[in-house]
Amino acid sequence: MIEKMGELKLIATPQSFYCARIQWALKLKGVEYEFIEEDLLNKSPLLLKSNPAYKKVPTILYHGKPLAESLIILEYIDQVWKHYPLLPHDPSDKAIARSSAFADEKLYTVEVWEAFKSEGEKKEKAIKAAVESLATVEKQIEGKKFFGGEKIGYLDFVYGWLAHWLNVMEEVGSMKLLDKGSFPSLHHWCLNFINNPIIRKSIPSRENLVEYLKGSLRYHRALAGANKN
Ligand SMILES: N[C@@H](CCC(=O)N[C@@H](CS)C(=O)NCC(=O)O)C(=O)O
Repeated sequence: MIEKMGELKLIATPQSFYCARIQWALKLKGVEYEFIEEDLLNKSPLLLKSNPAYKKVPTILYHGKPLAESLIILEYIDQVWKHYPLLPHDPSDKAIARSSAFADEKLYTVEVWEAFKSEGEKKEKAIKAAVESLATVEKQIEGKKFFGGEKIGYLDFVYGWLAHWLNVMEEVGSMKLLDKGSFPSLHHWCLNFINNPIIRKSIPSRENLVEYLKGSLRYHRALAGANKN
């Protein structure tokens, strides 16, 4: 199914890895879309109307119909544009991939973000939890090129943040989670994934991400300071 420009719109920000997931899927499938850049500090009426519950990016509009949440959008894309399947066909493999994505939510949004933004004992505790979770991801990728086998697919998009964003978070947040020696298979996967030309094209530059994450860290630390008073 070839799309005319404008039938599929992606409301997104260039720095968000959740948004990169969607761009990777659309580009690998060769689906045309319009990228509408959102200002998260001054959200657009289009985003507020399209995703009234969470007001987050990515949100897509397909023939005017809105859909939010990156994992749900990925599955939807896979069902509408069936060539180059992203999720496994087998129900059990599909459920396993979905549950792995569920675990990734905890790893990224709870453990890694906590390690990134906090300090002292709280930071150390979060680093320990994140490293334990990473060990289970290391087991999943051992002996494989990509999470689903030989081709990039759903779980590679889910874990895509490990291949680019994490390294910048480690630098800005003064921490080390993905140590090459402890996680050789994951490290190898990161290189395989990020060196794919389609994936590489839809990632923010390191400099841009450093600035963005420094801003995020200032914001979170200021908020934590204000909450103490
Ligand atoms: N669970 C959501 C998370 C999306 C998300 O957190 N997006 C961030 C940008 S990275 C956002 O829109 N933040 C704006 C806000 O929280 O107000 C998904 O997978 O799409």
